[in-house]
Amino acid sequence: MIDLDRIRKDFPIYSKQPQLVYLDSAASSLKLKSVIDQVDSYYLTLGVNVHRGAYDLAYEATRLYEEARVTVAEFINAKNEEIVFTRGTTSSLNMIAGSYRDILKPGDEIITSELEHHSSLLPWMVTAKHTGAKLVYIPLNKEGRITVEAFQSVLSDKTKIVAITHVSNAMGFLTPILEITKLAHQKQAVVILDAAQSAPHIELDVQKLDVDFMAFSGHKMFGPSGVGVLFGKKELLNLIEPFEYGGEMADEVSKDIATWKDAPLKFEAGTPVISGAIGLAEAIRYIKSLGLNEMHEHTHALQKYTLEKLSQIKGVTIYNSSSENPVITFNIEGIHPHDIATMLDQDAVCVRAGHHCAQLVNKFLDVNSTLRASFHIYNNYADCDTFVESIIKAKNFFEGF
Ligand code: 7TS
Repeated sequence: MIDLDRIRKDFPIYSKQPQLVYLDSAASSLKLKSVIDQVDSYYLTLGVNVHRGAYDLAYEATRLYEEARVTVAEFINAKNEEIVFTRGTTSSLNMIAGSYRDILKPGDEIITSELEHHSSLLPWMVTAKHTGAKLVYIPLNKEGRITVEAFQSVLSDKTKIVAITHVSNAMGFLTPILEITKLAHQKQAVVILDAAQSAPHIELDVQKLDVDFMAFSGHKMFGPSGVGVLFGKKELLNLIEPFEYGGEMADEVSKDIATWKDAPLKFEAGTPVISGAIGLAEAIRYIKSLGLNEMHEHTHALQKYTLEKLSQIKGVTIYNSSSENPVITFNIEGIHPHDIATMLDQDAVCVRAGHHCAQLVNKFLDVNSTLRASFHIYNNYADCDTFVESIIKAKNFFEGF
């Protein structure tokens, strides 16, 4: 069982802002005291670079950084050398799409979907433009989900890449990735999974999922911002070219040519996000100590409770009642989402309004913008009640005009 009182104490923002109703965890989670302490401790006691210095401080920093890699690898059941530290999901996905600019050819096809966050869509759009490859969209079903059948309808011998979200940030829908990966591999296509929204909520086992690459961010799972992960199967990481070049990634450099170190270092040019990696490892330890299943049980209960209340309000349209992630996306008839979000802020209720950097989702829903409330383990039923009351208050206010 989740001990909510204890959990809220682990997130120091609540002691500074006890009235806070934070429902924007899909954008970024709140930050853990223990993570902040780990980051602090690196800067207070070490603060030096990794992989370079021949002195104790540097050895200790390197040890902590490499230990963080082991923690991440164990978290997703990968090998250590398959974990590349990046700046976040966006940079992980750009790195892969950039590397495939050397590999894709005119006529090749990249399968993607209208559910993608721009970070998973735009790098491939640009790679397609550079290479002459074609973007192919999986037709979404009526509800807005990716189905295996729809994926099959666009999969062909031309498919070289499947770049797809695991959980949609705007809708919270879970992609049937096991089946999709199996089918994609029958065509020798490479599967790149955007796990930014799943990593904070769902157990990820890259051996089971069998995806070729996977990306996620530290800041959505109680870790620091500025750090993320790119997982890649060892043989593929060795095959592709790095996207960035610089310090500590080269093996041998002469005037005209250079060779690269083995993965993961060949993808970590320059000084890495040392404190971020150390902080992310602490966040992962915390998640493991709570258990993802227990976390899900709690956030799912909050989502269900809120959905029931919200759906009783006249004029509310909910777009994703069946979403697997604890995300509620909705609109209120005749009132702009930004106006609602601004009113909610007066009650210290934080939600996101807009297109959520997934504009194709709005086009699919045929709306300009939506409201999104997203939950995490620190939320409680009082948060849900305040949120719903605040919605009713805002609605009454705008309808009074
Ligand atoms: N992919 C998905 C599915 C996401 O939800 C996000 C961020 C990203 C990629 C990019 O992650 P970043 O850490 O590199 O920024 N999503 C959101 C969101 O839904 N609201 O704000 C950011």
